Amino acid sequence: MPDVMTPTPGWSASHQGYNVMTESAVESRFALGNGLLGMRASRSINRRPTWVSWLGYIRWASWPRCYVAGLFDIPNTEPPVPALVPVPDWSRLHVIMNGDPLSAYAGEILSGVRSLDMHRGVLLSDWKVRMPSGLIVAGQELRLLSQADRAAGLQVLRLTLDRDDVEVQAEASFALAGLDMDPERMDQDVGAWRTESTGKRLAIAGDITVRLGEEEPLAPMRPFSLCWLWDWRSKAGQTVEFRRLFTVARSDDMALDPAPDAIDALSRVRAIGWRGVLEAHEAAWRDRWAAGDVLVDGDETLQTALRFAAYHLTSAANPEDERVSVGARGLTGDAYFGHVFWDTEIYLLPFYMAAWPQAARAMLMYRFHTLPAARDKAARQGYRGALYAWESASTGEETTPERVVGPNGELIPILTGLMEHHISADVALAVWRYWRATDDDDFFVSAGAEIMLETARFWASRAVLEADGKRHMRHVIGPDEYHEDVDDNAFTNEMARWNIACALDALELLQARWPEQAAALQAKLALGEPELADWRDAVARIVSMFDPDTGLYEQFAGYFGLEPIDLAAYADRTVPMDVVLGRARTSASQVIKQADVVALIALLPEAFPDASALTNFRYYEPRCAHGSSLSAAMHAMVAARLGDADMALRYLAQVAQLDPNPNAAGGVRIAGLGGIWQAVVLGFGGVDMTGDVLALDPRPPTQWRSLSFRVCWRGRTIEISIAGGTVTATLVEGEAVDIRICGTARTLTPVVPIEAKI
Ligand code: IFM
Repeated sequence: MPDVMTPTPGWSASHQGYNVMTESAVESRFALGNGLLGMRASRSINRRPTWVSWLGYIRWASWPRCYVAGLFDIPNTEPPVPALVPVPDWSRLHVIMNGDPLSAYAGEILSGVRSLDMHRGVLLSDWKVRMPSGLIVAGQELRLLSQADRAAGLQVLRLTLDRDDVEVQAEASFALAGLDMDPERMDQDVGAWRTESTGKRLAIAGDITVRLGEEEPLAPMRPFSLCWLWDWRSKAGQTVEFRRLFTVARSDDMALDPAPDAIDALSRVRAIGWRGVLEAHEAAWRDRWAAGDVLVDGDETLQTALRFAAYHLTSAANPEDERVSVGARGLTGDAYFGHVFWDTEIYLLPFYMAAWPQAARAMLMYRFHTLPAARDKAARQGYRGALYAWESASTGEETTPERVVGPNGELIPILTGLMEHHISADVALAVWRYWRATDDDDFFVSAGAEIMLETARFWASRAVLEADGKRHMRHVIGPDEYHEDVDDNAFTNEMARWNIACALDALELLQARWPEQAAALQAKLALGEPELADWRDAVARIVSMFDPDTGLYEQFAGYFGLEPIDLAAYADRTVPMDVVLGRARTSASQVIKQADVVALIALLPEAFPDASALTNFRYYEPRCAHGSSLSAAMHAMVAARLGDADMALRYLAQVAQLDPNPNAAGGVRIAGLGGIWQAVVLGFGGVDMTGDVLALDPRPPTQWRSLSFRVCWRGRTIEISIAGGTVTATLVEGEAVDIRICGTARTLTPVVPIEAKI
């Protein structure tokens, strides 16, 4: 049986050594998470903070941080918006040997490797240090945040010295310095805190034992709360093992003390012991991989990138908590303050729908619970219905900062919170698609339909009838944020039209299948026939930016007249295009930040008649500067669907880079990771989950020997494998179901897989 410290072959990403320039990115990329807890992959032994300066910003090279989902507070810093607060670091260990601190920076690092074992969901470290005194210390560590019991985490750390009789002192504590929370309770094994302005409450309980070889555990001294101290004399070659279990509980209710929950959770994990915790966690990850692994034979880098993507997507989600959703960096860093964007519904949801529908549901329920704030936002801007926050935290109030301080200290206004309205249609699209793909009627009737109707109501009030007889949407920002305050953004207009039309269908369906609930919902929303007639009018009259003669959408009114820029001439640039050209020239040019019309091709292919999807892709793809991490994977997916496998692979290679890119310092860009999955499964794999039946129309690159994965579809699990020009669909779980495979309608039964030539 392999030792618990041995990484699973073929499933691990490793990083050798330590480099101040990339440390923060490594900590993000190898971060652990279980949807409730997140922890960056900082080294736990005697960390020394170092900082680097980059593009005028000063940033700590190492950024040790632990997070609890939903624990937002408004810090006393610029900008004053709710931000995910760091919580006490539960992995800290301080070791002194004959009076010298053991550290990864003093002395000589003889070896040092951190490995993220994605299969087991554990972070492993293995290092050897020669201290200035000449003493050689070897360390091994395993850390996890339990996928089986989200409140719990485990750290196992082994130290071996090469000399006898060294006086060793070890201190395990929770790093409390600099914590912006008010302490409420500081008992020996339990601490509790309250956030300063939002009054959310957090409790952590801990239990740690130390064993010298096979001997009985050492008795700790307990000098103060949440701190354990041991001392002993070393024997050369004897391994000392630290086993730390900790549990966390959060309460959003000021009157509810979370400490009893943390203590209960600690009893639960103590009862099964650290090995029990590890085994349950590994079993839970095995289940997740059975559902979410994608196998590509023929591209090793992409295979690792796909697993890396599924690892982080899985680590970010929590099907048990409808009060939180996935932020733009998951729980791996504090860029974007932990805020939730359209990234979740558009870039992540398809993965969860196919691999983990319960997680998808919880994220959509978060949007349901934040509907009141979306209604308030719409009303404050003078509209009806629900306008979701462009950046959302706990309550769904708009949390986009109104300004940021630029590199030279200047204040830069941010308009997205005011104008990037497509978020409401993005949420509605995700709601509808989730319901179609899962048949989760309970969700649709009790939550989804209301979101559909309230977002449609927003759009109908947003699209204003003008003298030309058309309904316009002025002063918006589409996905391309290089162009702010534009009129009639094609993406926004078409998504809005779809949202209203689909809400009308949803209401009809509700009336037909659940008449009582439909009547109750209409009464609750005071939604009557005159308003529905206005919605139909909006569907017909919202400005279309499509020109049937050229087959092109104009990205927004006036886009075609902007300065064309040949991006190929800037191929060697090292900074984004808006930095190269400056903000003013960029916005007066045709340079696009990220997939905009191209994203529309992906989301609403029916809005592109005949060959116009290709026409638009060919027009817009060369104009996109990919100034956002969301862009390349979306281009990969569309290119794959349009049959340009080489271009799709080129884009995928950009997002599949495994190097610790400094851009990841503030956390992994999880939307890009969701995009990788979409490009492979929905793009090359040709899976279409948007219709009444699951449709498969694969177009894999010729250089791949095979591609296989599973998808959940309306209560079934279907395995799809594509190899040698044949696609095979196998019903792994659930009842017979109709599917469409390479254009032909078939019934998939439990007994016989279906095969088709591609
Ligand atoms: O949601 C995105 C946006 O589209 C581009 N800027 C970053 C945001 C968060 O990822």
